[in-house]
Amino acid sequence: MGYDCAMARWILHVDMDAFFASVEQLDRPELRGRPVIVGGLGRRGVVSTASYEARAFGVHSAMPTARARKLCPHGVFLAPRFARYEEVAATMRTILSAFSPVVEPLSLDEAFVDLTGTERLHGPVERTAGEIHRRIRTETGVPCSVGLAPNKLLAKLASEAAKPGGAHIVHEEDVEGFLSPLSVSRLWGVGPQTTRKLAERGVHTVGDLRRVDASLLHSWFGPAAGAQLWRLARGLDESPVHSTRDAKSISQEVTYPEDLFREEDIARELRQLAVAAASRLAEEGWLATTVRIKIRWADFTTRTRQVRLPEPTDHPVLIADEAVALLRRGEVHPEVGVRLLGVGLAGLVAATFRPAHLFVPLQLGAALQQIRSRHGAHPLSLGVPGEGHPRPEVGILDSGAKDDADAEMDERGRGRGGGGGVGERNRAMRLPNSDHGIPPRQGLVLLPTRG
Ligand code: TTP
Ligand code: MG
Ligand code: MG
Repeated sequence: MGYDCAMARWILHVDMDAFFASVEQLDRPELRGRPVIVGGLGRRGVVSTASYEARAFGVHSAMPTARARKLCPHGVFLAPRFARYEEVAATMRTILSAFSPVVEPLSLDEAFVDLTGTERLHGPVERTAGEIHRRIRTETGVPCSVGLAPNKLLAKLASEAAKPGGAHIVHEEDVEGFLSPLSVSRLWGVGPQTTRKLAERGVHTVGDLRRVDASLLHSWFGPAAGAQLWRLARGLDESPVHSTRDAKSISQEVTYPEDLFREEDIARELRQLAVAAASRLAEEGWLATTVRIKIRWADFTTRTRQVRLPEPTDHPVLIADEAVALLRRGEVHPEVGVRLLGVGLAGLVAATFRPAHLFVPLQLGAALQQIRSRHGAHPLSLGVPGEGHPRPEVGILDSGAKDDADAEMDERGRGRGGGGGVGERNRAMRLPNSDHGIPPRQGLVLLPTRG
């Protein structure tokens, strides 16, 4: 019975190889076999990813592009095409859903699949893993690596071990041999600090960690973290694969006590809703690829319009701009008032996938949250100077300003110096650099809400 027991889990982890670069090599065959680097091409650009040919020169994700150019002067440097990557990722997810209803996308190019109990339908799991691997390669045209193991922790490590282009299976009886030589830093939840603390005590590999007594781990790290390390060292992990099969979306709606007639009022309200929705999106750790608006007129006719974004975002200004553009795209009945407005965000992808050059919007989101937490739930409206805002003098995010950012925010976007008194209400917030997607020469106005 033992190993054939119905409770034994089988989790698959898939991750595409050098994802953005591989898609570029797929679409432009002349780039195959050449060092391809995808990322921000501007002066302060950062590498999103490098093909394995470019990695041989020491180029890797998150490195400044300028440095990558020095290391790999003959590399082909390309700007990312997110819509295309999302298309390939969607094909991958569709293939996975054919094998199990429980698929958890972890970032754009990777996912967990719970294959437990699929044997009756698809045959032995080892064969299913091979079939998934083959189908993704042939149907997307992009190489990927797969790991198959009794849990998520081991499945992810297995797909890493299989890179590039391989498949690795960890059976229950192989766990110790598979984990022992790995550095402790490879374990989920073991960050640089824990790694250092362990190294100071002579613990470098998972094998070393396994030999440390549970009571000693407790005394070093406390009961909870100690117990967790003990479990990780043995490859134990019960966390479930979270299916995201139900299409998730986030929306904000308001029915107005008095109908809105003027287009500028409608646009202003839509912006507020968009910023509120973007803020929830960021709090829940998502990026959106689709923005929707909903308009209900006083005669109860209701219209929705939506647009697909060129790249996933939680940037409140970009989302607000899309919402207003949608408003202006359709017919307007100036004589019939607007009774209800809504902004919805869909096509959500986990924010763990956040291209490096999109980090600044994160700081903007953090700045907005900082102000909200100081001044209450909805203290802000948001607009662009020159769009007829009533008090454009209040707090301008100057898209050209570079210098004072650090004086305003620490790296997590929290304000320094606490307090948050009334005197700070009118202080200008500044973005740390100019590459944040706000059109040049347009600032961003943060307005305390009236009343
Ligand atoms: P990863 O799966 O981490 O990396 P990869 O697919 O490029 O390479 P590997 O073969 O090692 O899996 O990330 C997937 C994509 O996400 C990557 O192609 C580009 C993007 N990305 C960034 O934009 N910035 C980053 O810092 C990282 C790590 C990835
Ligand atoms: Mg990858
Ligand atoms: Mg990945």
